[in-house]
Amino acid sequence: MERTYVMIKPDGVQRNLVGEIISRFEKKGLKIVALKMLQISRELADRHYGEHKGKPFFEPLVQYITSGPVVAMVLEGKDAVTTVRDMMGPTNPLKAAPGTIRGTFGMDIGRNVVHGSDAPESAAREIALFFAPEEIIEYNKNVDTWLY
Ligand code: RTP
Ligand code: MG
Repeated sequence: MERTYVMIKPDGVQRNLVGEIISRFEKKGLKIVALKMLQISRELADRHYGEHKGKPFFEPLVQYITSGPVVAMVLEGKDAVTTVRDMMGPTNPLKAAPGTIRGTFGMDIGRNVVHGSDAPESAAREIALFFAPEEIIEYNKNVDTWLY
């Protein structure tokens, strides 16, 4: 089973979308194996978005992601990385299909509500960046047998 790192960004928290977004992933069949709220420091933002350092949107991006609390989680399921990315829609909410999270709830590329790892390798890196191993819970759900 694959794991991915998902984060409801500060605008999602401020706009009361936490329950709605988690609910979508839960209903899809993804399993929550870690979950917490945190305030991202400048240093953590630098590390999380390191690949974008030097780009024109980097500074506003760090300002945005550190501007208020986020809700961080690890989701587990078949093809979890791609599944979450498909459910989120593309980076620019105006280009995202209406049924996707960004397409439903977003209006601006700089306020796009949610983050999901873009590959299994970045998922592993981001999970380790945001969660200690003991914060990730392995457990069985009876519903799993009705999903797969
Ligand atoms: P994320 O990492 O936040 O899940 O978003 P993503 O993979 O869909 O997009 P990415 O290319 O990784 O960009 C990270 C975040 O930077 C902001 N951004 N602004 N041209 C722009 O103004 C621009 N491009 C990217 C977005 O907030 C994006 O989520
Ligand atoms: Mg990205």
